[in-house]
Amino acid sequence: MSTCRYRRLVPFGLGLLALLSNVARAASGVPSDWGINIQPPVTPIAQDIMHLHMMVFYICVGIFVVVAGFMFYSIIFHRKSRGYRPATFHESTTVEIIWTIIPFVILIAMAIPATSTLLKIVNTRPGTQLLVKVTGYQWKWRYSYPKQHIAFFSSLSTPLAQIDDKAPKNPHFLLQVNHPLVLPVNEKVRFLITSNDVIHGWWVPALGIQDDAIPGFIHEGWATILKPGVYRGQCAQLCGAGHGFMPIVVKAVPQAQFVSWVKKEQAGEQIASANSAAATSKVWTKAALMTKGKQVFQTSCSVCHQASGQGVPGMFPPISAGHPFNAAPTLTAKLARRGFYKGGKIVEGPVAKHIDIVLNGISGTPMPAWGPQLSNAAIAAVITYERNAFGNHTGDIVQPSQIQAAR
Ligand code: HEC
Ligand SMILES: [Cu+2]
Repeated sequence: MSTCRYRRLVPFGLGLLALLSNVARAASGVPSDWGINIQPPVTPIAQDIMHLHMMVFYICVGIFVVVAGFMFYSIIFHRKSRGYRPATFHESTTVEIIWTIIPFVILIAMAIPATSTLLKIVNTRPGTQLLVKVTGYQWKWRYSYPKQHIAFFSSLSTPLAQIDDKAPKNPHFLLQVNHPLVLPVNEKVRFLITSNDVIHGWWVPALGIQDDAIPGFIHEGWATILKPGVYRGQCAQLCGAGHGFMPIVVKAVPQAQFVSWVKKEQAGEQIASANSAAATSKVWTKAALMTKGKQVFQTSCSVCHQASGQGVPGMFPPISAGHPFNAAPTLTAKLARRGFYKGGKIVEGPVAKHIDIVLNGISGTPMPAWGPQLSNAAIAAVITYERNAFGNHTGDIVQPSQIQAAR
């Protein structure tokens, strides 16, 4: 047995230290377990939300201290053994009126700033400089800047090895994307938020924005980011199997840097220019198609068909050889009727059908149309890859020109 009288306090001390170090880490933008407060705000709205949150918190602490104080005072000093008798609570109308009015005043005092913040949140128009459209997809985000003619998809970039616990997880595990949303600081950005399939939620805590993305509806939000930096968020509506795999990364940069980013995006990254005549007529080697195809498969297809190509029984068909799609007989019958399911897998069936599926998707199922999302080269590569990886040995090579012809 230890002789130290304060031994029992050691765990508390350690706990407090851990808590403080985590608070410090949360403030530096790195996610941490037990980070107890909301993220440091970087927009006027997020600052208002933080102030409201702290104000309500302090008022609640004050009320708790006063009420608990009275309670313990009464329990100790007005106890039965001292000869006190229970009150009937109808001795003083004045006291009753006072304890009704005080909470009423507190409620109003909290409602006034809360309402004014709400009004600010919905007031997107005055001073808006930049318009950004945000569209939720299963399971990624699409951002477009209508006036700048820029549009791109932003999908999870955390390596699969980390998700499968085969590699150490980095601090931004599941909070990284291949193509962040880049925004200028000190400029009012207006967001139009919607969805292409099911309900998603666009939530970036540091920006003070959480809006539902609902198919057929457009929600509005805005942000004037005051500090350059990288701000991370997540989908806030349970939207299916990949709900935890569609993070949001906002990169706020100084005005000049934003302008050069816009120029760069306009110059090359868009599908229209990626599908120029020169790019489409280029003939790729099989090795080059396979390398690119693997990369495309991992960023765009593996969320559903899995990195192993084995799919998910009954939900996402396997791409790999020798893995039957254990779907309900009705679904397999439906696939067979469509002719998309020859010999168990279209990736070993006719090339034209394969191209058709990847280009146009399969309507009424989660399989998206990749035509509007990927360049001819990317689609040719991923099809070549599917037909020659995962134990498939068709030997087929698909070139970008074949994709252009099928468009
Ligand atoms: C959101 C989930 C999802 C993503 C992402 C996805 N697929 Fe699919 N895919 C499906 C589903 C579901 C089906 C089966 C649909 C049906 O017929 O019911 C399917 C079917 C297919 C088929 C036909 C399989 C067969 O044998 O009939 C191919 C080929 C295919 N996907 C290729 C791709 C490629 C290539 C990508 C990436 C560029 C991709 N998929 C991304 C969900 C997805
Ligand atoms: Cu979602």
